[in-house]
Amino acid sequence: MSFSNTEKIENRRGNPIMQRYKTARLFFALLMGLLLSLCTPQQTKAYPEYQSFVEKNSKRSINCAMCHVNESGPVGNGPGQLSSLSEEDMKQLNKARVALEPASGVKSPILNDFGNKIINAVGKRKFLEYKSAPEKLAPALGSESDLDGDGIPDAQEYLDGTDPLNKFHGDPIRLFWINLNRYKTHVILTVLAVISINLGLLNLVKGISSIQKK
Ligand SMILES: [Ca+2]
Repeated sequence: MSFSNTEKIENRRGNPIMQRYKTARLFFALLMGLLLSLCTPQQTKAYPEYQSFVEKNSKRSINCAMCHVNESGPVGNGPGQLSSLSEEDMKQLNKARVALEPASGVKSPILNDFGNKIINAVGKRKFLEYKSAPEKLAPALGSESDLDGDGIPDAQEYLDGTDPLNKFHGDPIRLFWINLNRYKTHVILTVLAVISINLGLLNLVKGISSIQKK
């Protein structure tokens, strides 16, 4: 089989039909990408800086559930996610989004109690500022709030990477000392009771022994 000069040149440059096919395929891919980006729901800004800081600081793995209703974050159609919000929820969400100052009293439907605590304690403006220095969030939260009542302040649980809404989830050593201090009266009484019982049994044994010797 032999090729004409024109065919040889076309083969070197590439088949014009194949070139048009490749161009059309590229155009189609770009068009599909554009359509997909337009169809995807507007993403709520995520703040991975905080999650990265907590994981690095605590050496614990955490997910979005530390601050969000849904452990997968705000995007999706599950509970506490954007696509499942009612009209009233959207109103609350929009109020929370512009709550720049503290003590706004907002309750975002995509945030859990700790997430809303943060927005109400420091305001959205400071929260966004702290993205570049997430360690500043802890002192800004203060040490008084303890949402789950386990004795460990929310701010410390943030630093420890533990769940500030679960009283059974906290740093084990902190929980041990807090509970020891909380129930110290019970512990002392229990120890005294055990000592008394042992002394009573000891005296009883001695008494029995002395009777037997007689
Ligand atoms: Ca706590």
